[in-house]
Amino acid sequence: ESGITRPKGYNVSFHCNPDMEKHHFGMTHPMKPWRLTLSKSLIYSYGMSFAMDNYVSRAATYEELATFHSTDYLDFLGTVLPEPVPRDLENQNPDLKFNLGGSDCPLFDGLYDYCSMSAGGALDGARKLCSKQSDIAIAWGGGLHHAKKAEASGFCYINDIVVAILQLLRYYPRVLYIDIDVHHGDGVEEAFFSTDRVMTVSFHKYDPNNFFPGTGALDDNGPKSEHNPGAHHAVNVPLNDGITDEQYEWLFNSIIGRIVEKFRPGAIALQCGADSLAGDRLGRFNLQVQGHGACVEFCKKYNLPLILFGGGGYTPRNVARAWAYETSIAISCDDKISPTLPQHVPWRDQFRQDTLFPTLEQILGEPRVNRNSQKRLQDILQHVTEQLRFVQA
Ligand code: ZLM
Ligand code: CA
Ligand code: ZN
Repeated sequence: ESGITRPKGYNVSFHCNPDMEKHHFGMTHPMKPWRLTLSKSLIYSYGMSFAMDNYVSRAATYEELATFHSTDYLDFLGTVLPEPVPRDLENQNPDLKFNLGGSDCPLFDGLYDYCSMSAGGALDGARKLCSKQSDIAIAWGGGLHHAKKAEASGFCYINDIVVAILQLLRYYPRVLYIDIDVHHGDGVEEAFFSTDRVMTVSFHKYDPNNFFPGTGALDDNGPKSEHNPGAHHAVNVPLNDGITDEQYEWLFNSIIGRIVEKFRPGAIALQCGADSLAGDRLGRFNLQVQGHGACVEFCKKYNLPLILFGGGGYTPRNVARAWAYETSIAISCDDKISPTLPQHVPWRDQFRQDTLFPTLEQILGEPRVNRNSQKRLQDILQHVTEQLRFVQA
């Protein structure tokens, strides 16, 4: 009545299932589903739930999982039991079925429930975008990008991202998948190798002999056969140790900017693996919460339906900071989040410092040496630009 209009708000939906967070991969396994609880602790303490639609996600059904996974694999996943005695570190059983039961992908109590809840959140989020009930959907329990059609890999058993993108493809002619986890998004790339309706882009640490999974070279751009429409629709951005916010933001914005212009996606799926942050137990980069979040901010600016997934992230306090900051980016119009953590956060001492944006010195003591030259980053951008000449919307 006073002529004051509500600023252009975004409908953001938040999909999680507290039961998922109770699962354990094993005492010293780096993947800790509990990091999701810590992330929510921060998100709720900031009061962000009042600015989103909050859903307890359901478990995906067998039929939903079978839109990507083979039934042989799902049947086995549904019946395997945890091993009575956990396996030693490097004692890999040579006859692992579907790569299940090694030290990376252990069999634990409630494994099938954990997997179907992760996929359920991702799928619920995708459906909210399709029905236009949300502009941005958040599924921090998803993002398990290594899982294959009939194989577990790298802590991932069910590829919730592929299942969610298959849902998006029912409504959107083209979907852009972006992956900022420190590892190569090989499972998603492979799933869409033979279609031109999904373009996959992964930024990752690349060292074929010393860093998992060893794939994702600059010139791996999809099988190049004349009859493969998916050729040239896989973009890989191989990076070295120690990349900084400044370099990453420049490369991300340049590459994604060109891709969106050329590919014209109808929706964006962004995997926000937080193991690309400085100080991650498995990661090698020097990214800060600000630089990681800038990728989300850049994607949001296109005003396309956007789904955010979690993924890796092995230093829980940093994971919680990044995903809380990125949730605030999704919901906020212009107002900035307070850089000081709220007074009463459950598990307050987990965070060590009371800032959302710790400095590299606070995180690491001594930052990792940056092994990415500006020349190399320019060459990467040059390659991607040339690759895009083969792509049309
Ligand atoms: N060994 N325990 C990222 C997935 C990364 C393969 C080398 C296992 C570990 C790691 C497991 C407690 C995402 C590889 C590693 C040691 C063969 C990887 C169990 C420590 C432990 O202490 C550990 C007994 C374990 C696993 C380290 N595994 C570090 N890196 C990678 C997989 C997943 O972030 O991208 C998405 C969620 N695996 O390097 C080995 C080759 C198994
Ligand atoms: Ca990646
Ligand atoms: Zn990772």
